[in-house]
Amino acid sequence: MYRLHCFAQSGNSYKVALLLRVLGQPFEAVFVDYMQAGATRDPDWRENLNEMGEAPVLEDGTLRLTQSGVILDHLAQRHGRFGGDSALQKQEILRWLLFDNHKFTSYFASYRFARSFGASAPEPAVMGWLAGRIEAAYAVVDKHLSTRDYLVGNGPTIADFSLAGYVFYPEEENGLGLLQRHRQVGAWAERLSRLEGWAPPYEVMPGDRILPRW
Ligand SMILES: N[C@@H](CCC(=O)N[C@@H](CS)C(=O)NCC(=O)O)C(=O)O
Repeated sequence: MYRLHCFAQSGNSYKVALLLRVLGQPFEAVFVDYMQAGATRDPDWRENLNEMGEAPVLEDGTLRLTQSGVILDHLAQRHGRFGGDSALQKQEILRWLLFDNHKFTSYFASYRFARSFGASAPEPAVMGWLAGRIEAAYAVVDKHLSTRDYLVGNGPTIADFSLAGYVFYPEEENGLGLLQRHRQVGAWAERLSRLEGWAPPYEVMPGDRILPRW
């Protein structure tokens, strides 16, 4: 059985947990205590699980994989679903995975973490800058989705699972109203939530819910 090292607040882990669920693949969720104990900073954790100090980590037998994009690609290949129908589609999926990791997920994840879970009050200038970057990334995706239901091709692919990492967390954790204002992104999220196996992040990964702090 797959073992997914993850924690409830980790949208990057949710990308993988959601794909596994939609693939109908059971997995053992191994709790990473990042929020209380900073487990990923532990030298032993890095030595044994991920030198980059990040969740998710997926164990598939003796194989240990990190980086959600790599894990999504591995699962798509292994199960022959959601990986694109042609070489061109695979390239297109890679393009969106890179955009997601650089911009769509990463600015948002940083903003949400600082606003809801940071140790000290967020710095307004930093938050303002991040909010601008988030708006720009959402606008790109919103425009792309105005002529199609999914990011690549005619059905969901791992590109959708990647960009969906954070869109199903409670809105109060970011307060930006993104899915209401970027209506195509909102409609796309709604479509994804109807996939068989879908469930929201706090129901599929271990760890206590932490209410927004700031
Ligand atoms: N690009 C990585 C990002 C992973 C990532 O940032 N994971 C977060 C949790 S969502 C983490 O473990 N952060 C620990 C840290 O940055 O110290 C991926 O897609 O897997």
